Amino acid sequence: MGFNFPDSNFPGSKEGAGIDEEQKTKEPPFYKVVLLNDDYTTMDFVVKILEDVFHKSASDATRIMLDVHKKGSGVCGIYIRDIAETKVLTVNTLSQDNGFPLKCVMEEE
Ligand code: TYC
Repeated sequence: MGFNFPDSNFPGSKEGAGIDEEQKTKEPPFYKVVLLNDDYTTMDFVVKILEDVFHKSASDATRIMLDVHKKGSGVCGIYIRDIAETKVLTVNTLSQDNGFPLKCVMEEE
């Protein structure tokens, strides 16, 4: 014979008596880190960013860079918020330090 807890006792449950819906709303746990195309950043620099910051192989980095170049933007990876924020800051700082306008942003999953 097992205990019969109401669903609201389990983590992640959205049901429960006496708790405002607003209090139970959770932040999305994952964020896409997205690279944006521009006309001035060199293809070599973008490939190096994808290898060094996102740990992509040379062939994956080239494929993602060309995808961003053709489509305007592309996902480099999906991370929890703190990691996504650090990746975005790292890319944007490296770009600025190297005189490129390359931009990286994060989006809720
Ligand atoms: N469009 C750039 C060029 O032709 C290359 C590029 C690719 C720039 C991806 C940014 O996120 C980017 N040199």
